[in-house]
Amino acid sequence: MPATHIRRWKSVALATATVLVGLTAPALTATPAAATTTAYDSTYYKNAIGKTGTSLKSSLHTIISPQTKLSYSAVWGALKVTDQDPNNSNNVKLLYSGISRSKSLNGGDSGDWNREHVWAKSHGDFGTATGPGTDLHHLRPEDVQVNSIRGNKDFDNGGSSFTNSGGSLTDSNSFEPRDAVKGDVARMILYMAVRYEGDDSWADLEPNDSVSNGSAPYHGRLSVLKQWNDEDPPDAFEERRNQLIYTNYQGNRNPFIDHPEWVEAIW
Ligand SMILES: [Ca+2]
Ligand SMILES: [Ca+2]
Repeated sequence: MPATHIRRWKSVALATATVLVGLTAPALTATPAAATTTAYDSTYYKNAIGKTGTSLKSSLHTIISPQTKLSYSAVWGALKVTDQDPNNSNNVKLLYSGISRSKSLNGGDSGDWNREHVWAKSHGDFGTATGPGTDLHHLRPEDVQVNSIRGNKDFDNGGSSFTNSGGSLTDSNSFEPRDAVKGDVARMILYMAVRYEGDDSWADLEPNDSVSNGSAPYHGRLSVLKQWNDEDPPDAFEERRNQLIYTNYQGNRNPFIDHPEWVEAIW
């Protein structure tokens, strides 16, 4: 059986186990991400397999750092491919709002979609120069006004709905994505933490448990991101996206989409 099939089977088994636990445990705690096997374990991830903690983080940093870097203008075209709505090839699927919107409505006006930096640009001051600010692994299409509402807030549970929220919530100091993308957001943030370690011209990006990071090169809230990684395992959309970035654009992968259990292994 191909490794990807084994992994899918394990995901189904995990989902079933979670449901069964839910029947008897009213205060359901998400089951920690199950260990996975991928087609890349004997090649791309060869030097990381079997490691944990700082040793795993360091190994993954070395593995994912070599990459092709896009210009900020090239990001538009890439997002039209990586974030295509599976049900409508003319559209992209917007991250927090879940809206399907025409690919041609990319821009800065009301009703357009633009380029959301999930690791907020100000948290490390990397802007949109070629580098962290153009890394497709954390860039997603979003409604212009929803992007503005998210702003540079840290991620945490809680808050109120807003226009086009799609189930996402916000309060004065944090943002909670809709359930279907909570894990995606966690894995994007933690990719950035491993990819950017301060050994190039960019800040060392790291997660912490604060919701008031402002312009410091940190992103919160780690305890909640770990929970979201468990609650919302990678699905076909997220896996397709990772694969396209690897094969068509950057040549590097988000290890936490391939191995969600590595989140707990490091943090
Ligand atoms: Ca998801
Ligand atoms: Ca880092």
